[in-house]
Amino acid sequence: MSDAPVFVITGASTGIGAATARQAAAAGYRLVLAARSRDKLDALAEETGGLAVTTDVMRWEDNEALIAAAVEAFGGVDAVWANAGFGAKRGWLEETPEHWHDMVVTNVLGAAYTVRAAIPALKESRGHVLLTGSVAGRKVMPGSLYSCTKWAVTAMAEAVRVDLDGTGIRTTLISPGAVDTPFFDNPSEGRLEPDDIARAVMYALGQPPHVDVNEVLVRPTAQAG
Ligand code: NJP
Repeated sequence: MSDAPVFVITGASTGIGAATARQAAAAGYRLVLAARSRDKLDALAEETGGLAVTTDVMRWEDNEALIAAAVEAFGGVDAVWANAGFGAKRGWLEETPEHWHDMVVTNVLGAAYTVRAAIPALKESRGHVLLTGSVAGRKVMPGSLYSCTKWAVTAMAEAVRVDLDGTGIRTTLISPGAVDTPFFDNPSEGRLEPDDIARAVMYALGQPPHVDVNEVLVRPTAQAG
């Protein structure tokens, strides 16, 4: 059996997750790709040689099934990245309560579920937990409940890191600035490319086992906020 590391990515169907899957495949990782959009996952799985697992991170059972599928296919899990998430318009009256509900559950509880489901396998491998936070999880964005969800993820990364201290598991918070992905309704000049964040992820993953890159905060060169 191959000893290439096994990397589970949620939110892998587009944007930052998909770009990172491509870089990780080129670096020899065996990939497990999770999101809700089966067609996009299948195309990326074919391209990267990965395993596509339809997953809604809002559902605990889906997270359990995702990790079980990874263990069944590859015999274990070396890294898990809770990356699935989305935003909302700023302004406390601008989004529907239903949109708020799904955003908070996906960005916060979904990330917690993914990590929880993966911890037993990661203890076996002395593996690596990654979470996608945001600049919005480091600065309060006015009128942004999205920002509040990412503050929760910032806290979660530290809570998990300390909880897992002594297990050999590493924890990394990836905090992007503006990145040109389907996260935004329209493309725009001056944002990062998804590959820019993918390189940060590969840097954190590629450190020797005694080095834990706790956080990587990456902004475009011109982003004041
Ligand atoms: O956006 P996008 P990004 N269960 O829309 C998936 C954070 N971030 O790559 O399920 C499972 O291309 C969705 O797939 P699907 C951001 O908050 C971004 O930019 O098929 N998966 C897709 O694969 C997020 O945490 C920026 O619709 C679910 C992926 O999530 C992460 O970066 C800045 C799901 C979203 O990909 C990746 O976002 C920043 C669910 N319930 C932080 N809901 C930025 N772009 O500027 C969604 O600071 N997905």
